[in-house]
Order: sequence, then structure tokens, then C-alpha cells
Amino acid sequence: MDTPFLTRRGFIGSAAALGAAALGWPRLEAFDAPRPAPSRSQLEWQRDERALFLHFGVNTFSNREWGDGKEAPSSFAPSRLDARQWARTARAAGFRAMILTAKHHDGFCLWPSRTTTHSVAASPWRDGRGDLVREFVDACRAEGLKPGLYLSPWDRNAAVYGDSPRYNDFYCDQLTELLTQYGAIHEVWFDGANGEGPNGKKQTYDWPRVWGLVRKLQPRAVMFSDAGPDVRWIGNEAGLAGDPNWSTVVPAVVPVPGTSGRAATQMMLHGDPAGTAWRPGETDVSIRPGWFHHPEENARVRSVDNLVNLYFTSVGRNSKLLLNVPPTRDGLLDEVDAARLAGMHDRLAAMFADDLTKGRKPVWKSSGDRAATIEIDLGRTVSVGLADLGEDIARGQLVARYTIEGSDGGDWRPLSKGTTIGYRKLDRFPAVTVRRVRLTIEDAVAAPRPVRMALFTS
Ligand code: FUL
Repeated sequence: MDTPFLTRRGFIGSAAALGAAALGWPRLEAFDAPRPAPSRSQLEWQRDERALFLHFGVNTFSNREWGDGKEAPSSFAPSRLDARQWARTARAAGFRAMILTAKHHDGFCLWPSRTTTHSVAASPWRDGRGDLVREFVDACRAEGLKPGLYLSPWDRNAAVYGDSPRYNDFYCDQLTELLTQYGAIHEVWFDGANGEGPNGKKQTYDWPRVWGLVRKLQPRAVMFSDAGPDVRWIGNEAGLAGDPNWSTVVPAVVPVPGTSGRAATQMMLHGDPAGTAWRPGETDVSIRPGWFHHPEENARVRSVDNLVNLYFTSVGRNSKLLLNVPPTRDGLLDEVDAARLAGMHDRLAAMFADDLTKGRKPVWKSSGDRAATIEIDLGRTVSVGLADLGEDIARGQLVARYTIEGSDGGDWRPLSKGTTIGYRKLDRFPAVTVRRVRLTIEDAVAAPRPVRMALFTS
């Protein structure tokens, strides 16, 4: 493969990850205005927790990460492509959605688009009569998964790229094909990576038009980008959601995809308690060093431990995990990657199998305008090493700071502490033998509502 790019994303991602730990989070001002809350689609999107990302296209065959748009369509020749294998593997591993790169930056379309000849129609795959977007959505539906599509705004093949109004028409035509020919599409993914056109011209995108088109054609779909409008990029590709992580943002700080700078990165990573828009963060990360499959990276697939950690730093920090598992040149998920996914699923299932609070009644007490406690008597002395917290986010996100303590009859001992909770917050700590556990909400942006707390051994 070619030398990996130090992408805009890689660069600001590492800076953001370092910066987060150093931030101090003072007591917050209370907000009188009604708190933003998710739409039904945003809520369902978050509850799905895990989505599989599939980077596949001419780069798979040229062994590159970013194609230049000059790849011959004849190079696209997966011999055993089976989208059902992708979907079965995903579903068995607890994933509820999949997102396919219908077009990456090289401009090659995985469906027979009327807008260009640079597509599967000019490839030997299925004798040029194939439609991978169709096979993908059919496979998703057959396995009960929600399909989503990535359509790269940056296009290194289209001759009209950089001729702004003409390319905007071209791009909207492609979107229209994707959003009208394949039934319900649940997520539309707008990548923030950008570059110059083949002619050296810079493209000015018409985002209001693009977003309006998606709303019109697929009103239930969520749109992803740095700037949402429905779900935001988490600001790095390392699998790390911010801590804290608010699902609300100040939209003006990241107005369009590709906005760079520290303020934008911080907004994506942490959100903002004073934000006026509900825009939860999506954590996209690859199981391999690259986004596309490269045989020489076969020994560098993330381990099961590493994948479990990713779950804790994404889903466990009020985000959603979008894990990239790229198909091979055969058109199948690599056996090693599939085995790691299954291993991750088994490990998580075992961890969360036995909720120690089951059948126990939590006692909730308000202890001030913006403070409260919740206490659970476990009925016996047990070893606790993992707390699973959640707010009723259908009504917004409130908690800003909390501690968890345990007691085996004597003094309360600290187990864990944190900032935001949101949809789900997972805390692992050295296992302690306790009978009672108490969560204290020390700060919130409004009077807190009861928080869900489940406890596990480790
Ligand atoms: C980036 C792209 O440049 C990568 O190739 C990949 O698609 C990743 C998810 O987003 O911006």
C-alpha cells in the first residue's frame, strides 16, 4: 500500500485525545431553557450501540487508502462477494446496523449510477450487471440490520468536481439515486476529508441543499458529519469519545463538515452542556490500521481485549461505536477479523450476563436543586467491579458529575467517579466486596431525574 497520509483527522484526533485529560470541569451554571432532546431517529440510532463500517471499492484491489480516481473499473473483481456473510457476521456479533462506502474519494460507485461510467457497471464483477448497494441493503434486511450509506463528497474522478454548482448537481443526483432506489436508508454518512479537484479547483459544497434533499427523500434517516446535522463525528479515529461527552452542541462552532481548529475539535469530542442542538457523537474506528483491507496488515488486527476497550471508550462514554471491518479482495470479511468480532461479543455478553441489582429496589433521593443520590442494597455481600449507568435521554441529558461508593456494612468507600452519563456510562474499577452501592449526583444542568444503575462483577 502507499504511505499512509497524516490526515486532517489523524492529526486533530491525537491532539484532541491528549487535550481532553488536561481540561478542568468546574461546577456548571444551571439552564432555565428547556433541554434539547433526541428525535425518534436519533434515539433509535443511539440505542443500536454498535454499527459495522465497510470500506470496500477499487482501493481494496489497488491496495491503497485513498485512490486518485484514475483506477480502472476493470480492477474491481471480487471473486466470492457475499454481502450476507458480512451481515450474518455483524448480527451474530451484536451489531444492529451496517454502513457501506457506496463511493469513496476515488469516485468509483458501487452501484450502476446514471451519473458516471466510473462504476461497477464497467467492471467484470457480475459481468457488469451487479449492484453492490442493492446486495448490501438486501443482506442488511435479511439479517435484521439497518443499512446506511457513505457517499464521499470529495470525488477525485468527477470532471466537474471543483466546478461548484455543477458538482453540487452531480452529487445531489447521486444521493437521489441512493435514497430513492433502495428503500429505507437509516444513516447517511458525509465524510469531512476534502481536497482539490483533478483540475486543481476547490469545491464549495451546498450543504443546506444536500441536507434538505436527504430530509425530503428519507425523513427518518440520520445524517452524520462533523457538523451533523443529526449525529456528529467524535473528532478522532482512535475510538475515543470525550470525557465528558455531552450530546448537545453549539452548532455555530462546527457549521459544516471539514471545519478544523481546536474549538471545533473540542466541540466534537465533548459536546457542550449549553448546546442548543441534540447531536450525539459517533465514534468511527477501524479494526485494522487502514480503513481498506490490506493483506500485509493481517497480523495487525485489533485483539479481543482491544475491541472490548473500544466498546468502553465509545458506547461506555455516551457514544455509538462504528467499527470498520473491511472486506477482502474476495469480497468476504476476513476470517481473523470475524473471529475477533465474535470474541468481542462473547466477552461483552459474559461481562453483562449477571446484573447484581436484579430484583433489588434502588432508593432515589433528591439532595438539592441539582443533586441526588441513588442507593441499592444488594441483599448479600458480592464482588462489584463494573457499573453501568444511564439517563432517560428521551428527555435530554442532565448529569455533569457523580461518584459511586460501596459499603460492606462499614464506611462508604469510593469505587468510581465521573462526569457525564447520558445514554450509557460504563465504569470499570478494581473489584470490591460490598453489600450496598451509592451513586451521588454532585452536579447537573437541571434537577436530575432517576438514573439507571446496574452492577456487575467485572
Ligand atoms: C476519512 C477518510 O479520508 C478515510 O479514508 C475514511 O473513509 C474515514 C472513515 O474518513 O476522512
